[in-house]
Amino acid sequence: MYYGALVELGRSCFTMTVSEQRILKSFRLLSTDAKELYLRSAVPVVDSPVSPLEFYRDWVAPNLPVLIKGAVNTWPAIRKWNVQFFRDFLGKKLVTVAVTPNGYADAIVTGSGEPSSEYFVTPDERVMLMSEFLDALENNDQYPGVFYIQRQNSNLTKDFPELVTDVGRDVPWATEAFGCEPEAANIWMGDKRAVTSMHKDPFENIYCVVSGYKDFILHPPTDRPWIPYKKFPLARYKEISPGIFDIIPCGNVQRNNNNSDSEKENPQHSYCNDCPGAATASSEVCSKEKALHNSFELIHNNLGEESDLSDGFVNYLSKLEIDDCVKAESKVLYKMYVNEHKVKTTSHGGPCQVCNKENYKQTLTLSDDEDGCQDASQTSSHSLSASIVPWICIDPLSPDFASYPQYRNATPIRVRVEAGDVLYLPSLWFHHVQQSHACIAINYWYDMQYDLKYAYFQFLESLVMKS
Ligand SMILES: O=C(O)CCC(=O)C(=O)O
Repeated sequence: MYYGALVELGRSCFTMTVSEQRILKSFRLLSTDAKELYLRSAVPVVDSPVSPLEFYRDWVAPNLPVLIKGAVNTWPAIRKWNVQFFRDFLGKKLVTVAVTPNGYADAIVTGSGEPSSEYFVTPDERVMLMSEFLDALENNDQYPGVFYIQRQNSNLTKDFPELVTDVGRDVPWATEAFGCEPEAANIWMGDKRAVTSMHKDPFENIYCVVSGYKDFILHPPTDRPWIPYKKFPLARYKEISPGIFDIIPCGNVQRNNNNSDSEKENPQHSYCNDCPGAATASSEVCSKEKALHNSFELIHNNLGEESDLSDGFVNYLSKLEIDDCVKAESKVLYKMYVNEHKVKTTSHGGPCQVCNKENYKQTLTLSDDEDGCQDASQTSSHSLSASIVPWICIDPLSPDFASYPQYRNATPIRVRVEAGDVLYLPSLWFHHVQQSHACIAINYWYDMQYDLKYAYFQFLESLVMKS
């Protein structure tokens, strides 16, 4: 059993089995080795310019973050972009804004119902004039809620094409180092109360601040054993009257808040029908994928053959006349899909990690016949009952060490990114983000390499889940 879970259950090290103690020791060795051999206690700072070769050799290859001072100082956006510019230039533009009561979008929130329950809550997404958004930003005492432009659907290029010339479609030295164009370019602008909760992404992230600053708390991937996850029912915020936000559970949610990292504690985690154990297990993996499949099918049916699932999924969703809740769920599922299954959609494909079936790639591309999970998902009640989101359940700003003592072993690294600076945030690093008021930032997500590092991380992940 996972050490954190053991402590949570009040078991001391003396009651662990020998193999449990060995695994714990190995997790500790991994952390110590990482710290002694290559991690730094702070993010190193270098001056711009960096050559693509040095950038790749010194930071990308060893999967280490670096702050590059002044790397985008020459962008026209640095001298042009501020609230007034957005008002003058884009005031009449319709923009999609994430609105939450407290600044936490895509985060764990405790509902007020009886018994109270925790949810993974997505924001109330509102389309408004840019000028209205700026009014809310400038007079936030008069506007209930916290407003944040944070769409993460490559919203720079898709929603704000008129701004691209001020920053560029990519960061040329990064594009040269990664050997590919960015998969997405996002713009972030909002209230200082807006917080991005701790998570990790399967992308190489080139994070550029244009105005104000961003504060990051980072954890290396080797901290995974100390970072607790739990499963939460999916919900979304809805403002029911000015300033009053309701938490609307999505679909037929199963309250399952006690599920933590350990698969042993979560008998629902299971397999494709063909896999050993399928007969007795209700298939969470498969129902999750079935939910995705259905979401994709919905889009496919609405948009026809040309709908490319990997491109602009969120954009397609936003155009569809479907319930907001289904949209919210589809976005989360898509993120989970990208996070957990992306490797299977790349050209090298690979077998299903659950059942080891080859051609798994087709599973998620609307190909009914080849869906290895389909039988199982047909027997499981798909509907929206797959609305369970695994998410990190610790807040690094005020860690609950009583519930998660293992987090004391983790190594948070803090870094402030100021206007003109670029943070290279390597793939698989956990991050939590805060900002100054009306901070404006652009980030470029480049595809990560599914290499040894990824394979080792998956191995660690599976050890954490299974131990
Ligand atoms: O700026 C933010 O609020 C979050 C950024 C982030 O999570 C990312 O770039 O992956």
